[in-house]
Amino acid sequence: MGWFQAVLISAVLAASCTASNRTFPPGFKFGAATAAYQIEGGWNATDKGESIWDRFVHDDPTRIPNNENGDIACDSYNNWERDIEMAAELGLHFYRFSLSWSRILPTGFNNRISEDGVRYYNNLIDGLLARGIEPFVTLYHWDLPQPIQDLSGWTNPLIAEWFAEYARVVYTLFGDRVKLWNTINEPIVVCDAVYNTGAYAPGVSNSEVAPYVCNKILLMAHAKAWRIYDEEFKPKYHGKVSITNNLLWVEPATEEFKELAELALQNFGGRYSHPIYSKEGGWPPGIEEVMFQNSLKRGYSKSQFPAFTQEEKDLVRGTFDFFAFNHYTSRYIRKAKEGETFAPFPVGDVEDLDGINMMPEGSEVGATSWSAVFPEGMRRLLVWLKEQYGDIEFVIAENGFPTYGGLEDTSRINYHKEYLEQMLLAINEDGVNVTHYTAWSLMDNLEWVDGYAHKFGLYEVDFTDPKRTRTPRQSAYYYASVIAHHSLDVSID
Ligand code: GBH
Repeated sequence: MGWFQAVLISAVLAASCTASNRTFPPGFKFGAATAAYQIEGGWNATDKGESIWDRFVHDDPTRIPNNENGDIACDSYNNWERDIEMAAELGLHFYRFSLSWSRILPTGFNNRISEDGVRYYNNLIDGLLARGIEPFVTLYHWDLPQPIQDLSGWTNPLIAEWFAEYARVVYTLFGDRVKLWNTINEPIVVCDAVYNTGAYAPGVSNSEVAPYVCNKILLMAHAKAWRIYDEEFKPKYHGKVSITNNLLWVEPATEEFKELAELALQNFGGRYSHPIYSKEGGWPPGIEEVMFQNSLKRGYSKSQFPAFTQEEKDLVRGTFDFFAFNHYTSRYIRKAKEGETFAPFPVGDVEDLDGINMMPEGSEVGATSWSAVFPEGMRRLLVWLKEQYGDIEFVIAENGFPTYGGLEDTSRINYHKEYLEQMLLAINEDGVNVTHYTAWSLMDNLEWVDGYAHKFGLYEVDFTDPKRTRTPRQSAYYYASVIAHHSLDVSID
């Protein structure tokens, strides 16, 4: 027995053993997540192609504090065996990671498949399965091949076809062993955050047209990739494919802003969910009209928000096997006052709705300024989703809390505990069918433009050590005992 197991077992023994509504449903699964650019490093190993994040950080190294970048990151390109070992120490049922498109297809297209890229992911997948851990694979977590960006990336309608071809390559390579797939992580970041700010790769800023064009094209790309799996691979491999939205819960600041809060939920989540999950398909209620009025106000002769043809609507509608989402935090919303300016951030900024988002009062905020703790948001969001899209399967694909470091991370333990409590209430009291919970993140990693100072890891990573040594935090022991006990009735003192 390793020392990790020894600590864990004493933790489980210390736990009270009464079955209660703090116990998770039988078969409920726990995992942890990472993403390729945030952990892998090996940015130019062998024949790997350049991604938009490689270009973005090398073009202007000051884009991330202290000239940090993902060139080496956690060096998971070399440390993948340790990553698997950590997943096993935690007792994870599944590990969610993403594939680097340009590690597999150096040109971005299917004319050349990298042997080294395929070997890397085969090792990871086989190693996980050997330890009884299911791989949950994301095809795209923000690191577009640069050659595709050179052709306008997510604003070129042809990308739907190119993404679908990449998906087919990947299903062919790994589909015999990977049964849980996710096409695209957080479309709202890929389209809205990127183009509204220009602060993320590829560094293009265009807030009035690009986010909406990208929104529709990305949905088409997802739909094509889902349909390829459904038609060509599902009959033999029986896996499931979905997309992962980032969902913020929004409360009205006062009763008079109830409709505004509902519209904000439709704008934030509905624009990437309604076309896929609703019975009728297409854009969510109210949004097309708001966007049309905004376009006129901004001087355009017609709406810059693209319509769906009936055929496109039908192509996108129903392209899911479960509803996956990442959830971290909540906001209160009110109408903007005359002449009030809007915060530049993308996702929280609801300028299109003439709304102002406010942090929940009295909430603890972690290392990252947006990370207000509001656990009730988890339950309310799950209830809202079930009301909107029906009694379908929900998968929480990310949930986590940023600290500045240190192994004693009580705030992270409390965060997971309180969010899991709210998730359990949604399951037990509101009958929401949640089947998976994923902690972000397995380990500290490159927190995009925030660099390495904001730490989300259950494991600490020493970025000054060439070996990138990983050490479990208190939260790792806590999470491991929750998993081992299948209950929240655990203590780890
Ligand atoms: C996820 O992104 C990512 O999938 C992951 O790569 C990342 O490391 C992790 O979470 C932690 O950040 O508009 O002010 O209300 C989350 C990106 C940040 C987008 C918070 C939505 C809401 C902030 N999200 N943001 S605000």
